Amino acid sequence: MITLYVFGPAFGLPDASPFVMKTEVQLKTAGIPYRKESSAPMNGPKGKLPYIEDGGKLIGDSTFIREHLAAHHGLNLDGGLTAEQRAQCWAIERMLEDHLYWAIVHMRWMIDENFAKGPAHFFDRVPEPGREEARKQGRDRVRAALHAQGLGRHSANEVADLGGRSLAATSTLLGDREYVMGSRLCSTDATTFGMVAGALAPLFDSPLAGSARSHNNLVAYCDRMMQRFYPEFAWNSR
Ligand SMILES: N[C@@H](CCC(=O)N[C@@H](CS)C(=O)NCC(=O)O)C(=O)O
Repeated sequence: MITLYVFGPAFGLPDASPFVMKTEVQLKTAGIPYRKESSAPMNGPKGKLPYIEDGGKLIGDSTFIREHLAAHHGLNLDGGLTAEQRAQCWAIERMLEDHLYWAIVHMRWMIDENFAKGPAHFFDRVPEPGREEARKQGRDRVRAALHAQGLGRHSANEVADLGGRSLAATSTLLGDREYVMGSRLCSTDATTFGMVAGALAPLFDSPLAGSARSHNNLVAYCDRMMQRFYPEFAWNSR
């Protein structure tokens, strides 16, 4: 059976990582049996979560995991889509994973109050007296990643402005549809759900979270998806 390596619930979400939620939604939609195990990014083949283990093989990165599930486990969420729709799906996924995601990381790690009540707790199990230093080093690594990506060079308001544009675009594309591409769930819904939920994470307050909460269709979409995929989870989007 496939093992999906995850962070676990955090920040009022079923998992701290939108990429883990994306992968789990795909496994659930396709009815592929799996079990979950907590892990740390450094254990994965790409140094990130999620990764899976399947028949002794480790696969890292949610997109390569999706490919593996398609090749070996019959995952086919995009079967009914046209070539143009598939191209749109890829463009939406890249916007969310390579742009909005980093605005979410900024919200969680770079706004002092959010860091203190959120990611700072990732280091709670580091023994004293090194805990504060581990927190500082962890935060510095994320700051450097944000700087290299580019969003980290902007003020918090500018990051929220840019991230808010990706949320607004997603809201416009979704419109009043049930799913991103219409009445049938496709693989991009897994990404969209994970990322919109990440922006709506109840624990955090920021202009970016405010922007996410201002799009009623995104909130309702996330509520529906949460009910479908994590009915046991106490989700509170507002
Ligand atoms: N492209 C990867 C991104 C995964 C990713 O960014 N995971 C984050 C958590 S949301 C991570 O493990 N970060 C740890 C690190 O960068 O050290 C995917 O699609 O799986």
